[in-house]
Amino acid sequence: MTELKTGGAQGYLRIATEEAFITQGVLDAYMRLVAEGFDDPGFASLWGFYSSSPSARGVQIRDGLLSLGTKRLADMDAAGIDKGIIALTAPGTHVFQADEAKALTTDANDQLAEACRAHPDRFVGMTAIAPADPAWSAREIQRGADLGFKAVILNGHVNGEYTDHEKYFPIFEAAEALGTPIYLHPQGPSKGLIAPLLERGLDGAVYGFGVDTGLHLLRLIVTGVFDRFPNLKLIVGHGGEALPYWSYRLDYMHAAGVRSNRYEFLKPLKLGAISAYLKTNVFVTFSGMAFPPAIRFCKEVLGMERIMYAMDYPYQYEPDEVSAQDDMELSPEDKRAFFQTNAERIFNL
Ligand code: 1DF
Ligand code: MN
Repeated sequence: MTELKTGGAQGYLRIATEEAFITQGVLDAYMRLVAEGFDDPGFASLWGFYSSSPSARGVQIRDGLLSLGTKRLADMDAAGIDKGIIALTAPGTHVFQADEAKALTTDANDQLAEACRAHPDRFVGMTAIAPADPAWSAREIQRGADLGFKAVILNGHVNGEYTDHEKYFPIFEAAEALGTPIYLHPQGPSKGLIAPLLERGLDGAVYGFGVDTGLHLLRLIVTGVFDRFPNLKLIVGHGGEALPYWSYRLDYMHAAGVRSNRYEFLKPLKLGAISAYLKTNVFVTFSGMAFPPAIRFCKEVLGMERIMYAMDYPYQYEPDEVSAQDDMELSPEDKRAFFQTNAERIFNL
């Protein structure tokens, strides 16, 4: 295997678009919730493990998440990652009451902005929000843009509530007005969804994350959120959380449901089909999915211009996966789009 280098010798820079960090403040607050027995089984499973696991994985992930300097840069150098687009890890501050959520979010955004100022050619930030207070979050999205952030991180459901509810629309309105994409990132499945997943240890990134996040995006589409905010750009990771693969059946059965008035609330969509939104409003990264057949499939279904590279540092820090994707069967122009230029255009770098 050739040595991975930053600097673009292979014909492109590598921009990793779903990289995670945590502040000590958020980590401490997660530990407090875990100790208090906070009633969210997905959170308890995830942070009950990562906040204190003495395993090599636990230690490496805490160290990686907490670094916005030397360690992260050394790991990026060793894996040939030129730029990381960094966001507060899941579930962000969604689990806290509004006042605490806002204080922790402000601090996280300030710390990330400082790191981006210190390493402007290596780090790009996403704005964290506190969806418990949507109006405040809309203002924070503006502040984030002023700080130089290039996207907004939405860490999944909000204590079991999905963001297709009208009360969350100020968040979408603010992002659409600024032209800044929202990255819908997974967290543990909501309380209503998690039981049979948790029972077999399938609630985490192994599968439950994708189930919850694919469902969340689907709810946004069928509720008409993209009809209301037609210029909203939404990014999902993990190869599109399975929706591209499902798109034929989604289109067929959704249309059948609408035509037959099966649900009184189910209304026709302006663009006609669920898949039309995947090709209009949605962009897909391959965080945690270093799987060339899936990448080529999404190229065919969504178009080359909608798909991007991501690593998912530190949760999936695997330099071998970078070289595997360098070597995948895809033209040099497509690889450049995948690793570099799509991210530059979609995130407006
Ligand atoms: C995990 C994976 C955790 C991803 C994450 O955030 C995360 C994991 C809490 O392995 O438990 O972002 N991921 O995106 O695949
Ligand atoms: Mn992730």
